[in-house]
Amino acid sequence: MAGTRLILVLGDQLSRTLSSLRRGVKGRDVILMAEVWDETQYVKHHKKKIAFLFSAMRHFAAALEADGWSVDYVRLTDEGNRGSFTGEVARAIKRHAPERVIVTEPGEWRVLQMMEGWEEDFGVPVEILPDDRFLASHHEFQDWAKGRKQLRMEYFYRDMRRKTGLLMDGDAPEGGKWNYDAENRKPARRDLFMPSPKRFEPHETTREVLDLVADQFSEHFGDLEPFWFAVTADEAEDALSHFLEEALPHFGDYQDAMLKDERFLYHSILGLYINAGLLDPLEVCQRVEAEYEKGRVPLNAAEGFIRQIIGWREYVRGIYWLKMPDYLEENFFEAERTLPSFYWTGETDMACLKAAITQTKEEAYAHHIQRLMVTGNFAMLAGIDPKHVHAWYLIVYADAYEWVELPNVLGMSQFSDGGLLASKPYAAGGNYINKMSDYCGTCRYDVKTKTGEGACPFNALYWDFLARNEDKLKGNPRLNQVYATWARMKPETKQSYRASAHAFLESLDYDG
Ligand code: FAD
Ligand code: DLZ
Ligand code: SF4
Repeated sequence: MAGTRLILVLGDQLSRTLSSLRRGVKGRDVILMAEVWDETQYVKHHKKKIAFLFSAMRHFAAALEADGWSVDYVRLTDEGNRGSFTGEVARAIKRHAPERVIVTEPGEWRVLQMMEGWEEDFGVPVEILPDDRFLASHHEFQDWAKGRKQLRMEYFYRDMRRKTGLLMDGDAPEGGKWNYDAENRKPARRDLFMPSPKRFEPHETTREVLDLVADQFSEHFGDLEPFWFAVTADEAEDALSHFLEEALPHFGDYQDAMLKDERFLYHSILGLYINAGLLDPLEVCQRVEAEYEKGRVPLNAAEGFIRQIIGWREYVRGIYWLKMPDYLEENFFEAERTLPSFYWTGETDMACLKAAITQTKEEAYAHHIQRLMVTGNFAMLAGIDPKHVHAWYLIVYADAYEWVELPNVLGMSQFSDGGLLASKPYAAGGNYINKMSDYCGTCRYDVKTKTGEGACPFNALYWDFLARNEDKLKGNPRLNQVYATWARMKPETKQSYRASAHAFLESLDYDG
């Protein structure tokens, strides 16, 4: 019989169907899982994110053991824990003398770099398998991208629809259109029934982890409790069923809406479970399709949701692996400021930012439009260095891993790649936020006032951003109208926008 193999399973690989586990043989192989200090520190993750992952890892290890696997689980505070994947694999090789190490490729480029040195470091073969929980392999995405002048999610998404057969009617898209986004931009009304996400009581393992995190990571951003995330695949399934019944029917209509007292609206809050491996993305989409087929949800909701997963989620992963490591350095606007301190405290008079950041601190969650059009939009307009913006997003959200966070932040929200991912910057003044939310009604600033004391800061910042980046953006056909408006403004008006923006930016406290 062949000798033991060491199968390393990472914290975001908690899937029973993982490619490395499919290669294992019970009774012969050992599964290694390790809580390591370095992974908690390369950015100082939100407390809730660490608690979620450690508890989910411990539950996953226990489930594998109950299923007959031999699992070597290293806890953060175990004696001798060397604090890194490399150190823990080295120690495990000493304990088990495996004939080879098997691992499913990591989500992050940083970790792949680490792994690529292991064979030489350890003198043991190391097999890195593809992560086939994603629909498109790296090769498939590279082939798709090759020779295209512009990469656009929509065309990639259509290929993924054809590949999966999701919402297809033979060769044609269900209902005759590929994309129903035009129906998905309604502002929410407060009198609508608002579901809330499924919440789970922390059980024993989670309580132990919460104590550990309170003890070891008290300096990290965010509130640890109340903690209500699912930590097992069964619980995540419950959260999915709850979403399908309660929120999915309205997911499309109110996808871009924001309400002060409703943190979740009709969003799924499933991203953290999908990214950690507790839910399979294709199965989630198949469940959504089944709801549509049974007539329980409209097509715009089902299509909108499925597009986020087989379209955007796959597309940003493709871009990440296509462009790393250079992608980290992109800074199209040469933005240099550090982050305003209120990104960590939520203490600002701007009601929209206060709401988005306070909820981020408390929940390790904000929905897409808050991330894109409130915190992201502000950072781009204010000229914050994208490296700082990237670090902030990677820290604060429970669903954040670099492969998905970086393209969303650098590409989609900061336009730092100069238009590889998005066709124009998602820049907006106060009017957009006012249209899509109820934040402005309670804000100290007046959204209708353009400049000077008491004016909504987004208004002047918007024009200042366009003015200072005119050389870089003027050739973009999607901005022709905006620049035509700017050109028609009187010099005093232009001057007043720019002076207001500068005065406002000077008035803020910044990191460092
Ligand atoms: P829903 O709104 O219910 O959407 C359903 C699912 O679709 C999500 O769970 C997710 O799996 C997928 N999805 C939706 N939009 C995207 C997208 N743009 N890219 C990839 N997947 C998507 N998503 C992350 O998973 N991790 C991140 O670190 C992350 N950082 C972001 C940073 C910025 C600046 C922006 C603009 C977006 C970011 N997103 C990120 C994408 C999106 O905002 C989150 O996936 C979503 O808000 C998660 O909440 P949800 O599960 O309720 O999603
Ligand atoms: C995010 C994270 C954290 C905080 N801690 C661990 C850990 O202790 N052990 C582990 O295996 N994984 C952890 N992770 C997830 C990894 O950072 C993630 O697997 C890599 O970044 C690759 O995506
Ligand atoms: Fe935000 Fe401006 Fe509205 Fe205040 S007025 S909530 S700053 S958009």
